[in-house]
Amino acid sequence: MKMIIAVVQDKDSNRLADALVKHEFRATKLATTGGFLKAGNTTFMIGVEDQQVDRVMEIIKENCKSRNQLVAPVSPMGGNADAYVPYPVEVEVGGATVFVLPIESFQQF
Ligand code: 2BA
Repeated sequence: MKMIIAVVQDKDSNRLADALVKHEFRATKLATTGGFLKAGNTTFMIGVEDQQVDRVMEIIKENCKSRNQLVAPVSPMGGNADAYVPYPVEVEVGGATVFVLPIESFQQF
């Protein structure tokens, strides 16, 4: 068994949740915050049998797309003014960042 942990953009989270339910996969959605942008994103925990991992990856790919996002300039207050970038910078936020972990034990009571 594997635990798939997928960090996706909030804009894609409902579509992905619906697709997982439609294909009878069970998932838990967590409201999370990206460490770099400090903006909300959504993390899915999806427990599946080993042979189902590829199908879940396909569903994630089909429902999550990458987008460009502007990062607002951060005030140099007390920091190094040489490193201060006074204009917004665009970064590409991926459709999904996915980790696949082995599960040692799975029990439900
Ligand atoms: P954030 O940390 O808010 O990062 C958003 C996007 O900013 C990233 O998109 C990347 O394009 C850029 N970025 C992140 N750190 C950067 C840095 N040190 N310098 C320059 N640009 C940087 P993604 O790579 O697609 O990541 C989207 C979200 O997935 C991340 O949001 C974070 O919540 C999660 N994530 C990505 N890699 C991770 C990892 N190795 N471990 C845990 N979470 C991760």
